[in-house]
Amino acid sequence: MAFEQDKICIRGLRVFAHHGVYEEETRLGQTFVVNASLFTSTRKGGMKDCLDDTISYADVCQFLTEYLQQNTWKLLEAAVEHTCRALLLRYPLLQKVELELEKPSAPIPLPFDSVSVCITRSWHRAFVAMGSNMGDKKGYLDGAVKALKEDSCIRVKQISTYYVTEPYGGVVQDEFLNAAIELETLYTPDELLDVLHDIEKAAKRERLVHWGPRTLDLDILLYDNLIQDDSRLTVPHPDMENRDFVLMPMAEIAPHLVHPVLRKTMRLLLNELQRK
Ligand code: A4P
Ligand code: MG
Repeated sequence: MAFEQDKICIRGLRVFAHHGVYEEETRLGQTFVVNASLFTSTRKGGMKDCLDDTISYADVCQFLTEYLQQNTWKLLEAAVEHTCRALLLRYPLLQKVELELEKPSAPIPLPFDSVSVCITRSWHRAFVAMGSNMGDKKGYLDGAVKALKEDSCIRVKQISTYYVTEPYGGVVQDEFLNAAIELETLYTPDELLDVLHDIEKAAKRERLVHWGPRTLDLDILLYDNLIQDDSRLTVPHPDMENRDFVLMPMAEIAPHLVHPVLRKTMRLLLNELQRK
C-alpha cells in the first residue's frame, strides 16, 4: 500500500536573505516567505508516534533558513531549484517536494501583494541497460555501476546478474556481457542520458559501427511511466521487447513491472520472446 499523497506542510516561513538581480537586493537583503509541501509517507511515524520515523518540520525550517541565507541567487527560479535538490538529497524519506518562494518586497514600482515561484521536484525511478563486448567487459560494467553510485543525484537500488549473451543485430562480433540497473534519480531523462554518455566516454567508447562492438553501452530502458519519442531520446527503449539480453536482467530485478506502452510485465515480455 502506497501513501504517496501524505505530506507535511510548512506555510509562511520568513527568511531574511540576499537573492535578487539588483545590486541593492544582494547588498541590503529582504524578507522571503517559504511555503513547502514535503511528500513522504507519514504512516510509520503516525503509527509509532516517533519522530525518528518521519521528517522533522522544525529541522526542515532550520535547514531552509540556513540554506537560503548561506547562498545567493539572482533568480527565484534558481533559489527554488537548488533548494528543492538540497532538500531531496538531505532527507532520505522525502520523495517529492513542492516549494514556493515568495518575494513580498520585490522591486516592482506598482501595488502588489507578493510574487513567487513554485516548483515540484521528486525522485524518479529509472532502469538502465548496460552492455559491453570489448576488452575487460566485467571491468567496464563494474566501472559504470561505480560511476552511477558516485553521483549524488543517483541512488542505485538494484543491479542484475551479469549475463553473457550472443550478439544481436546482425553484426559479426564478440559475445556481450549485459545487465540492468534500477535507480532513483533527480535528473530529467535528458540529463540522465548526458550522464550516461559521459560514463560511456570515460570508458573510451567510440561510436564507429551502429550496433557494432563497444566497450560500454548504456541505454535508458524506462523512466517512471514516461512515454517520450523525440530526436534525442526514445523511452521506453524502442526495441527492448525484442531483446532477451534486456528482458532477462529486467525480469530478474523487476518481474512485475509493466511496460507503459505494451502494458505487459517484464516477465511476460520475456516469456513471449522466448516462445517465438
Ligand atoms: N537514444 C534514443 N533513445 C535512447 C535511449 N532510450 N537510451 C539515442 C539511450 N540512447 C537513446 O545511441 C545512439 C543514440 O540513441 C544516442 O545518441 C541517443 O541520443 P548510441 O549508443 O550512440 O549508438 P548505438 O549503441 O550504436 O546504437 P543503439 O541503437 O543505441 O544500439 P543499441 O540499441 O544499444 O544496440 N547484442 C547483445 N547481445 N547485447 C547488446 O548489448 N547491443 C547492441 C547495440 C547490438 N547488439 C547487442 C547489444
Ligand atoms: Mg546505446
